[in-house]
Amino acid sequence: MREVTASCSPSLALVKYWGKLPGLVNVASTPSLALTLDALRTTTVARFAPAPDRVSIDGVEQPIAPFEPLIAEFRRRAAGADRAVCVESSNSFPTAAGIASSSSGFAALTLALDALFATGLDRAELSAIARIGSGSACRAVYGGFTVWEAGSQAARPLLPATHWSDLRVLIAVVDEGPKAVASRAGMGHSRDTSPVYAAWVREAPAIFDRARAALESRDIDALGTAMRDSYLLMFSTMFTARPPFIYWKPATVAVLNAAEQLRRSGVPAWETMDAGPQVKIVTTADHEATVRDRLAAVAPDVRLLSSAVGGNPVVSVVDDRQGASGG
Ligand code: 2P0
Repeated sequence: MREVTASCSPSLALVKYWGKLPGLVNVASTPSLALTLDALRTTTVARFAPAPDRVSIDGVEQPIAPFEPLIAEFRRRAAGADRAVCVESSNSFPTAAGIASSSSGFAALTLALDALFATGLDRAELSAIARIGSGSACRAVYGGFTVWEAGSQAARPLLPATHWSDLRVLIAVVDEGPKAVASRAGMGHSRDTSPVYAAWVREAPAIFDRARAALESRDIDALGTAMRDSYLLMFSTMFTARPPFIYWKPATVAVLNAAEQLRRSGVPAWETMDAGPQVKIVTTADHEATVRDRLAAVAPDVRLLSSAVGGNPVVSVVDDRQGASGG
């Protein structure tokens, strides 16, 4: 009896994926640039079990439908393997709250099933399969810094975490609960109804190019400016959707204002946000304490998580009577 454990970290987009090309499964309309958050982890244990397929997250049994296309893909690739799977996944951080749990979750599920079915696919193929589960998951099968081009089936690694080892991300957890509008529904609604969506798709490649150049030269202010252009244009498609949907809470705005004040005093503190009220602030290790102190002062009830870039996936396989092998 084989038991597989895979762990992946969430992918935080510096330049956002928000909107899909029509008629395809989770293929982005815009290029995204991301880092993998080392301190946060999804750990997924998978084994073969009697039918039906079962998936739990943090001990709660999930409806199986969102997972079946991905599981079916592995059954198809592992010729003759029609066995059911039992998957238990847990997150070290709030689930479905806009901290990219679907990216690490579907990435870890993909790597776990690859090991369980012994499909032995290469990482680019696994990225494309993870994308079937959730678009952002195609980036989370890699650690470090990643790129997912518009129209592409898979993401690719861009730079290792060591490229910018003193970069830090502070995550201000404004609201721990699940978000009111799921990303998938939200991005579809933006595309279908917002008059700003076309501008978002038009502008995104130039923002991506600026962010990528700034990342390569480790220019945090140029990167931060591009990040800000990306997330605010993305949110503009939500604010102008018909009807609009607004994830922001009062504490969100307090944290955004604090970041702006920090920058005015010469501290690099560049925020980004995803589909939820949380704010992620990119800074450097030598400024982390200053940013932390300011956020604690303006938003004392907001929990802060901190992470470096990293998050290389880890896979281990235990076969009965054969011990463990790492991967
Ligand atoms: C991102 N987000 O680039 C963007 C920024 C949220 C805002 O990818 O429908 O869960 O499963 O492909 O990946 C969240 O959307 O959506 C996301 P699906 P996903 O990280």
